[in-house]
Amino acid sequence: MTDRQSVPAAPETADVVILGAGPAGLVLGNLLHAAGVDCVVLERATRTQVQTRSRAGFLAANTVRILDRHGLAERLHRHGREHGVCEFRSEDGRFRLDYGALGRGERHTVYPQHALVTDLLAQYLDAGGRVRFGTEALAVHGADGPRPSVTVREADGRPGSWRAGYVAGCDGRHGAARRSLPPSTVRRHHHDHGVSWLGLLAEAPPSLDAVGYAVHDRGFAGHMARTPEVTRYYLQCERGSSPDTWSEDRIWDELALRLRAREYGPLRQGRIVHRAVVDLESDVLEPLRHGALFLAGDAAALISPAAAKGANLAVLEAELLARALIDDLRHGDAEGLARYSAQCLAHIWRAQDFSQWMVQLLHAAPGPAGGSAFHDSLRRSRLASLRASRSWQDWFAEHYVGL
Ligand code: RFL
Repeated sequence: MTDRQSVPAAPETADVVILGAGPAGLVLGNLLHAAGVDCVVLERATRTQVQTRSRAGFLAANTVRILDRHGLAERLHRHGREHGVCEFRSEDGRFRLDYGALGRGERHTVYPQHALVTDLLAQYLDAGGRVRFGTEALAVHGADGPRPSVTVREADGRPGSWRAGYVAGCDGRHGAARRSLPPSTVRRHHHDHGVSWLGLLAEAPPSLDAVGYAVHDRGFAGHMARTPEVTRYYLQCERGSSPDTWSEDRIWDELALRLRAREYGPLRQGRIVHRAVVDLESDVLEPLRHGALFLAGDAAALISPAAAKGANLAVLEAELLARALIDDLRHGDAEGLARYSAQCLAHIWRAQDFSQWMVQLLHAAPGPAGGSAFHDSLRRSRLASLRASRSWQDWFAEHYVGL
């Protein structure tokens, strides 16, 4: 090859290459950079796309403690709101659980994920952290060897590569880290809950001062405050349905019906500014370490949004991975890296268990006829137990906010 254009550029280097600038990648980047570890974050999207992606909103008490521990929660405390009440509505009436006063007495902080990502990014960049936006990781190579590499497509379309001591796969469920795992050593446990939600963001103030869960024979409906001006709603919908088949009138009529607005108070309506259909699925990859490649966040395990655990697990795993990498790279202690996978999997399976429990609490069992009367009666009985039993309520509160 004599053409200079076709000679690939020499690989760039970092001790830790982090794939993905979501909550997992950015918490990890902040912690490593603060400890003086040479790292870089490679992110496929632009900075604007990353900072405007609307997703989670409910942060667990433990997530806030982790962010506090590392000085990453200043804006969250200023702009987020504590939240500790949920309300269930069904054919058997309604009841409220003051979960902030039950279980371990912990509350959520409501703070939109895109605001958290914006804060984490600003702090990382202000501290001198390196991020390459518009850089798509294509594959991780040689994770079993001493010096793995990542091939990338740069923002201008040219190929490139990075050499690293370690690679952190924080690039979500469709990322390059998952794609690069050796099929012979990874196990993927996958579960399709058989249920789909139309997720909506409405430019409207919250309609109740609680998270609202409505169980209805037309399907589940949910209400979650995001900010004083924006509210998230969910409507269970047919698998495969297009979000565009739902007119705004149909959305508000259906929400009012399922949330029983006639009995319990009207909904405060506003423009629907975002809509997407989410199929409720869960999966867990085992193990989370493959040589020098570590998985964290959605890349490690996908969890149905029914229990609002995904972003919280991402932050928890990022802190564990950061500690382990710092111990290894700064102090030569590889113990934490050896424990990382098992430690995270214990948290992940507990969260999966609770999320599965929530899915079953909120939906009729899926099936051709919309579920069976047997499952429906079980669901009603479960709701009745939660309404009546203090020990059920404590258990619920501990798992709902906890991680
Ligand atoms: P993210 O946030 O998906 O970030 C991954 C980043 O990687 C980039 N990327 C790549 N970069 C380079 N090369 C590649 N090949 C790449 N492929 C992908 C992407 O552009 C992106 O920037 O993963 P992370 O950091 O693991 O964080 C996970 C959370 O985002 C996710 O679990 C939560 O949003 C889940 N979730 C919720 N979690 C909560 O804890 N509380 C909630 O209230 C909550 N609500 C939700 C949710 C998820 C939802 N959806 C969209 C399923 C509500 C919804 C509707």
